[in-house]
Amino acid sequence: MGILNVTPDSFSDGGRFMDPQAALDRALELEAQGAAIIDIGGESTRPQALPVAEAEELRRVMPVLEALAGRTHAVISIDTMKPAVARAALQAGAGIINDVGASLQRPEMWELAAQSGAAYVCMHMQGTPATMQVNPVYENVVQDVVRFFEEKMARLRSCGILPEQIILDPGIGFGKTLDHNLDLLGGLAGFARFNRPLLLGVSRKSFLGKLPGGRKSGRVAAGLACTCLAVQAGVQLFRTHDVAETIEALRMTETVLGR
Ligand code: 9MG
Repeated sequence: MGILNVTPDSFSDGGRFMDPQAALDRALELEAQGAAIIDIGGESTRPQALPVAEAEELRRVMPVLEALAGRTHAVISIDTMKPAVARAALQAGAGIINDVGASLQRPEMWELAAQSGAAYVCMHMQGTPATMQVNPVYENVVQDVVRFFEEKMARLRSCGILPEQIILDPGIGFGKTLDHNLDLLGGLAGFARFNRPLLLGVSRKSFLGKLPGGRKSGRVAAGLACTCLAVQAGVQLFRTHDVAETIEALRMTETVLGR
């Protein structure tokens, strides 16, 4: 899953793809590098990011979605917490709702997923992007996320979403300290019990540079290490800015694992 942020303030590529033509070119580039999914977002979810008005989010993403229609074989994913944005994106051809706000009470979003039959990414987040990194606390982060998936899967089922539509994501960096992220990465195999595809998003996130001696420039390599470990734990979907590098790392990991 290649990342396309149509935002002025995302931590890694903020401001680069605000122009619809630049965004379209980037989407096609991600596909050419091998992305099977393009995840398009118009609201930054980095820590401390403030919410964006619905009209502004639509203004950012819709021209890109409309320009991409019929020009890509990749599945389009809409990265949004807003039902109205998800609805418009589905009408423009998106096939996945990437809802980082699955922890929030948004029955309208779940009803939309149920009615449309779109795939639904159910991501764990403690708090909201504006406040989530203030003081995240868990009893046991892996067990707490397992419980979240159990409860949320039941809630999604009750809204009419089929299990086959659901993709689970532990939400690395969303209301988590470095230790929480490391515990989750070490415990990914524990999420296999849900029998649903797992999605992992670590790409260029700040925790990757926080080990002793870590550097910002080392984040891509550190993220690829997480990716290789995650494949062994059964993760199937990787949300990344670095599609070509991720595919190379996956190809080698899968080849060795397959021998
Ligand atoms: C939008 N976004 C940023 N990070 C993410 C992650 O880890 N997972 C998902 N599903 N979306 C993310």
